[in-house]
Amino acid sequence: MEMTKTLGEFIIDRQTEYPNATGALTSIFSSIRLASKVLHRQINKAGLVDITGAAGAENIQGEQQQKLDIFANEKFKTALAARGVVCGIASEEEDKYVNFEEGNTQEGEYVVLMDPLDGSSNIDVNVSVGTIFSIYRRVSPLGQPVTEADFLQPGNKQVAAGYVIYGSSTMLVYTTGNGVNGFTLDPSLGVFCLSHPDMQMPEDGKIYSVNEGNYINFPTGVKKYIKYCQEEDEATQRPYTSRYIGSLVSDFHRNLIKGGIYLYPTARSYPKGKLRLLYECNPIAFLAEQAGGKAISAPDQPIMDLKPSELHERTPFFVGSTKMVNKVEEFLREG
Ligand code: P6P
Repeated sequence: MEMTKTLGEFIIDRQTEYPNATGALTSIFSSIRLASKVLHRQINKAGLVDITGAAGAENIQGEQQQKLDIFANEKFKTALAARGVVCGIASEEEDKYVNFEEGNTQEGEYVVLMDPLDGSSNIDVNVSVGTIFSIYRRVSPLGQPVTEADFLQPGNKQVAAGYVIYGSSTMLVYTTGNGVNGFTLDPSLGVFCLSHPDMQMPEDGKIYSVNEGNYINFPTGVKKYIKYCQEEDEATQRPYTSRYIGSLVSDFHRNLIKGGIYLYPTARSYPKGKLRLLYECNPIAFLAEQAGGKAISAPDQPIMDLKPSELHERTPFFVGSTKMVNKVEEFLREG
């Protein structure tokens, strides 16, 4: 069987697409690649070593930090700091943004925002989890410490974004604004191989992903949309199928391939929505739009146009096949 292109080869081949390519993005992806392989190894034996279960600490979200959360955060932070092209990071697991001071990282042109291990509560029950990352050029002057403004940029300023899904296989899916490509890790070789070139999200779909346990407190428009999904209508292939893994990366990845919509509206426990704008919604929205899909927080409010005001802010999130997002948008407008 002909060897497919590796992630490294693919990035070098596509270097010319990056504005004034300096090799910096190649270097960042090399860091992400390395850290994700280390995490792949730990996740795949999590049940065997004392690395699952809560670490006893809580993160800024007030959520029990799983040992792998902390492990993942440290691995990505270390790998990104080592290359001198990233000057700082923001992470779900860090209360504040982190300024990299090692070596000449102050000359780094990029900042990375990440959810190092999204869906980590699923680790102990052997359900897929993911890493989500979002890359921006810094806006503060080179040679100075990073500022909050470097991280509070709208999603439409992203230079690149992607996720790693640690599932039945480990995949890295990313975009630099020229389409979406997926790479599958071959553990025997330790390389990511191009397995899903030019990923396109089907324009329509028959899968909806939402935590229906929150139904009673959903906005009226969302309730109407869920009922719409459940009604019989042969012409529009309804009722749709309900699929909810409880891991954003896994639910989104399935919908990216098969078509579908993921919804996390406001809910009783999350009056502003649960998902974080900067390191969950923006990167997933960038991928969705690059694959031909759509992502909004409210009617006529594309996720990537939102101007963030704080690092860990949350937003309602509707993302997936364009026709399905358009439909929920109609119901949200009606109220
Ligand atoms: P709920 C995981 O904590 C996460 O951020 C997403 O990965 C996932 O889609 C969502 O929250 C699940 O939230 O409230 O349905 O358990």
